[in-house]
Parts: sequence; C-alpha cells; structure tokens
Amino acid sequence: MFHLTKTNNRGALAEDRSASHNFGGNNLKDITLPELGWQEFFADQQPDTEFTVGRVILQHKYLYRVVGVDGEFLAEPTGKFTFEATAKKDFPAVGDWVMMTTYPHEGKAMIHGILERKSAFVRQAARQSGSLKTENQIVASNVDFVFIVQSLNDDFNLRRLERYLLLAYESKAIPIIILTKRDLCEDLEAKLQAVDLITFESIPVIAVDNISKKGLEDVQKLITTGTTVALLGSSGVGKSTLLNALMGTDVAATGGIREDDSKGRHTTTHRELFMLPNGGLVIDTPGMRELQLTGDDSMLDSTFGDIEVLIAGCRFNNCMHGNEPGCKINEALDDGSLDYDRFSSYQKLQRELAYQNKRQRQNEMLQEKRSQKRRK
Ligand SMILES: Nc1nc2c(ncn2[C@@H]2O[C@H](COP(=O)(O)OP(=O)(O)O)[C@@H](O)[C@H]2O)c(=O)[nH]1
Ligand SMILES: [Mg+2]
Ligand SMILES: [Zn+2]
Repeated sequence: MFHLTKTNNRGALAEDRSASHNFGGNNLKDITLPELGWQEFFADQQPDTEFTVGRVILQHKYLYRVVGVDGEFLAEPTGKFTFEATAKKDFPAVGDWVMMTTYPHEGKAMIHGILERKSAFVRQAARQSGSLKTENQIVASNVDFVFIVQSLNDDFNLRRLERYLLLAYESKAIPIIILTKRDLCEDLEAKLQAVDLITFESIPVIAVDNISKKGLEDVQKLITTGTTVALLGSSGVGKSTLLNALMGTDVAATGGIREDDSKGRHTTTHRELFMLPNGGLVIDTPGMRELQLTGDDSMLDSTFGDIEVLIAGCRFNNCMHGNEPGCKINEALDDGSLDYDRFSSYQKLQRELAYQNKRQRQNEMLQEKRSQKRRK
C-alpha cells in the first residue's frame, strides 16, 4: 500500500511539495472515491477495470497531481494519449477523473484517458502568434457548485453578476452567489434586494465577512463531503481569503501579493483542488479577466444594459422581438448596432434564469406539500 510521505515526493517538483499537505491534512491512504467527488455519472461510464481511477488536483504544464484511493501520484499522459489529443481540451484539467496505471513505489502514474466531464469551465486560450486559431482550454471540471464571488464594496456590480451567471450556466455547474466584505458594506439589505431582483430570487445568496468569519458557516454547510465547488470572481474580491478561512489554514496567497504578471495584477496563478478538513472539495481560480472565460470577449467587455434599454423602447410591453412592429431589438440587429451573438447570450441568460425560477418554485411546492402531509 502506498503511503504518502516526504520521501515519496522526492524527485517530484520542488515547488509542489506543499500540495500534499494542502489536501485537507487527510491521510490519503484512507480516502474513498466518493470523498473525492466520485458520482454515478462517472461510474456509469464504466472505466476499464485494468486502470485505477483518480482525480486531478493540480496541473502543471506537462505533469499532474492525481489522487486516488491508493494515495497521491505525480502523473503524466502516455505517449499514445498525447499523440491522439488534438486540442487543448483533450488534456486533463483540474477536477478531471482520469484512468491511470500506477507505480506506487515511485509515487508515479501514467494517464491513459479522461472520463467524460460532468461540467467544465472553458477558457479561450491566447491566440498563438502566426495562427488564426484560438483554442479552448478547460480551467476546472466536474464542479457541482460554482460560487460566484463578488465583494459588497468596490466590486459590487449587477451587470457583472449577470455575466458570471451566464458563465456558470455555460459550465453546467449550479451557481450560488457569495457576497464578501459585508463588514465594509452599509446597505446590505438594499444590495441583497438588488441581487434578488436580477435573479428572480432563484439563486441562493450568502453574505460573508471573511475576516471575522461571519456567514462562513452558511458557506461551509453547502460544501458537503464529496461536493466540488469552484470559486469564480474578479481579482481582489476575497476568493483566496475565503478558501483559507474554509481550510482553517493559509493554503493560498491573498491580497496585494503580486505573484507574477507584468501588468501588476495579483493573481492566484495556478489552479488547485483542495479538500476541506470537514470534507468537500474547493477549486480556487484566477479572476475572470485573467481567465478570459467564454469564447466571446465582446460579451465580457460590455454589459446587457443597452439591450434592456432597447427592449424598454419596443412598442409592445410583451414584445417577443419577432415580427412585432416597432421592435427596437430588430431595428438594432438590422442596422448592425446590436450584435446578434450578444443578443443570443442575453436571451440565453434570461431563459436560464426563468428556468431556475420555475425549478425553485417547483421545489417550494414540493416542500409545501410534504409539510402539509406531515401536519395532517
Ligand atoms: N474587510 C474585508 N476584507 C477582505 C474580506 N475578504 C477578503 N478581504 C481582503 O481583500 C483582499 C483580497 O483578497 P484575496 O483573497 O486575495 O482576493 P482574490 O483575488 O479574490 O483571491 C485581501 O487583502 C483580503 O484580506 C472580507 O470579507 N472583509
Ligand atoms: Mg486569489
Ligand atoms: Zn422587441
């Protein structure tokens, strides 16, 4: 049986040494697949039993840290795998379940394949010089909940929140809104109401103060054993501080520490999956600007405010922007002042929110029915 000790890590990347400690201080020998986030969705794919399955917890350029029931491995894709991969997204990403052959004595493994992803955050990678192609890359996968983190002071912005919600829906993870720095906010109630207005109250919202840890318990409750959460939000909103608070120890660099980046932005530079002391898995990510999430930059840089203004100008209150006369959306699409893709994005977000709203109502109905039965 493979035991995780310092000697096992020797020969691994030096800067990476801390990774093993970060995994919730868990004795990896006793870890189970469900604790790592294994779900029916993955079991249903019936991975070849000649392989060991494991979860990618850290990604370097070529090497990966993977944890399975036999402990932690420094893993590398096989030559065949690399040869057959045609795009960046074919390579493993943090959160992926992979099939490996393991060499327990060396703490090493070879990756043969990736199980189908349940959810994925896609980043449009920088365009290679001399190439017209931009390539999508997976930043985090198999995430159950995405915590959209926004601060209650400077960063609070409803339009930005809408764009993050869209990202969440595109990823297939379930969004939850975390508002940080409530200690620096004097109109909490008004802000909470404003958020509920744009989400139709269909998305849970938690306000926290990461410093005094007020509200942290509510966050913790959501990250049950085996649940994977990704933290998403602009730089400086307190994602890493939140992670540290949840971990009960400083695993991530925070605030003002300029790790790299010539432009002077302080960032979380790599992605890593952490296991919380009470179970539950969290992936910290760099800010959205750094990530350039989604394939469409024009959407990220603008807001939907102009679309809402146009809609308000449509002749009919219930305009569906089809063939109705006096439709400002159609006029703008026709004269090119409104980009069709952006309008599609806007519609998609509205549909998603409406769907969530309906689902929430159904849940509430169900709960009501149950409690009525109980009262009888
Ligand atoms: N007052 C206050 N400051 C916070 C809170 N959360 C984070 N900060 C500070 O905000 C700064 C940026 O936090 P950081 O976690 O690095 O943000 P990240 O870029 O989203 O990871 C740091 O100086 C933190 O101490 C909070 O709830 N209240
Ligand atoms: Mg950070
Ligand atoms: Zn219209």
